[in-house]
Amino acid sequence: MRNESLIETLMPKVIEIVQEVGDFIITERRNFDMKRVEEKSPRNLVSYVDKTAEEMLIDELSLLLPNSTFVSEEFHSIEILDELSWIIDPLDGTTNFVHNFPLYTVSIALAIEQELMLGIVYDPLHKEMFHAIREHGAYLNERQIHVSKTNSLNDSLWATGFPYQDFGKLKEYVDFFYHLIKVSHGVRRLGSAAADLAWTACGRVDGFYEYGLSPWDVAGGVIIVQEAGGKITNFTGGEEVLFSKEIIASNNLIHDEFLDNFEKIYFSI
Ligand code: 2AM
Ligand code: CA
Repeated sequence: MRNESLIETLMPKVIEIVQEVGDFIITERRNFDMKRVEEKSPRNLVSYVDKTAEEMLIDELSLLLPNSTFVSEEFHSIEILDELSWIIDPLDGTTNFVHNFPLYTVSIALAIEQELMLGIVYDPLHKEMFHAIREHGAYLNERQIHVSKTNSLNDSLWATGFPYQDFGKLKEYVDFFYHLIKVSHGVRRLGSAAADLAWTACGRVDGFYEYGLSPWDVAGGVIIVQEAGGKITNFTGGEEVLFSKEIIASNNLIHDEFLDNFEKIYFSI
């Protein structure tokens, strides 16, 4: 198949580009100056590192695939996917980065004819490169990864993020959070949605849910979770997650049980 060989040829080159951007991010963190952070709003910290890393990705990925377009936060935010679209987040976990909380990632996905075909989530501090090609499995560096085998909500560990702009569903969200911590092993808050997804893919957590996210926060991680054997839906169990601003990722085994619990509380108010 033409697309398949194209992607297999692309993957090592994209990994190299992402590594370069990761090195840049680490160097910049060493020299990081709080005064150079632009505060768009008190909760929306955007650093010059984001912007430069994004320029690096766009320049280099455009050279790899000259007819491709970009979906990303800073420069090219669009709501549709073209025939060849990169969906990129040069620095996911900006708030972690700014505070030197050591977890932030570079997230890249390639959609061909609107289908996610390649995904990368790179944690440059820990040198963890999560990557997946559609129907070729998911990997952490050289090792193939799989979601966990936990088969009940009672035994499960979750990751989430808290809403930061859209507080419309905050009460429902917190009510569900209150419920989940009582019926599971607990809930973690990592601060990078791409890492939450990558960590679901390799079984460090059994699932992840959040709302208010954008396509670039989740695209790379979505295909990695799917290729690791996990399941991804929106809050009503539907498949659209890139533009729906809602996501539930799990090891598949506990997805329905989570959704049952979630729907009863989140949609009951
Ligand atoms: P970001 O670091 O690229 O902004 C944390 O729950 C997740 O939400 C991160 O993936 C983070 O991505 C995303 N997010 C998007 N906008 C945010 C904001 N204004 N404040 C905090 N997190 C934000
Ligand atoms: Ca992000």
